Amino acid sequence: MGTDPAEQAMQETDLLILAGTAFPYRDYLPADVAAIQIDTDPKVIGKYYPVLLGLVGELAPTATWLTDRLMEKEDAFLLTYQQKRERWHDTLQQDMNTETQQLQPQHVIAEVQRILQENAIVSLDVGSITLWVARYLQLNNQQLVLSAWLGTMGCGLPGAIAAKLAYPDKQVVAILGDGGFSMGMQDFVTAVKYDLPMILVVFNNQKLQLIEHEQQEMGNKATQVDLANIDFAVFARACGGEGYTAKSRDELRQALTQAKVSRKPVIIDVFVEDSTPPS
Ligand SMILES: Cc1ncc(C[n+]2csc(CCOP(=O)(O)OP(=O)(O)O)c2C)c(N)n1
Ligand SMILES: [Mg+2]
Repeated sequence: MGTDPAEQAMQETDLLILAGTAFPYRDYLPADVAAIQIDTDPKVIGKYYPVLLGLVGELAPTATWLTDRLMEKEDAFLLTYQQKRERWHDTLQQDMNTETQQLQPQHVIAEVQRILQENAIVSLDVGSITLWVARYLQLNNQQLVLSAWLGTMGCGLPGAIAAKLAYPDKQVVAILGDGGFSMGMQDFVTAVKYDLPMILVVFNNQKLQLIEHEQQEMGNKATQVDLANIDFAVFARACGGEGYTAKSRDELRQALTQAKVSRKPVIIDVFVEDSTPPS
């Protein structure tokens, strides 16, 4: 989910600072460097990584306490990685702008980005979409709702309904896989019944793409990952909402433009060419 420069920086750093984190992916941390961990809970100090210094306290005052004791140092490391990060973002931007005949996941994210309001709430489901959003969606003041720890498929629609009930004045957009959405899609009618305008963007790839990818990465044949093709646009209308189908970037742009001003819950059924997660 992270960026290439972040991964490289992790491998090349000579000091790791763990701040209020329970980051479990040990492989992505450097093999053996000096580490400082800051946390309010003393029990987790050293739990994920052997630390040279453990600091128990709230992050802001503790980090200030720490930086007050350090001297500023000229170092090429920061500059190098800031430049790498900039180049990384340029590459992502190019991916999003490159036109192809059929829609690719990064194009869908780029189009959603165009209509996203400054204070919108984005509700994200679990699947390859999670990785696409993590990589390509640039959040500024927007809030992201997701099932971070449990990775619970089907959380996207209830997340969107909860967001709209809690913040009726904010734009709510959900990004969903067809598998996750179809686990609880009947609740779309709840959004219609309670007059909760929202935009649901469903990546229709007729499969559990993330699982297929995981099976193939382990050298196995893909099994039990195919899904039936549900016409989500027709379903939306059957429930009393608005529904659109998008198979090209133009169709998607038009659908999103209409959805943006709609006063009803909207589903956009988007056919993506290949949603194999980014490596
Ligand atoms: C409730 C639940 N069941 C199973 C899983 C395992 N799982 C993670 S992603 C995924 C597939 C998601 O498919 P879809 O929603 O179509 O998204 P795609 O990967 O195709 O973009 C599955 C089965 C899970 N995370 N949560
Ligand atoms: Mg899918």
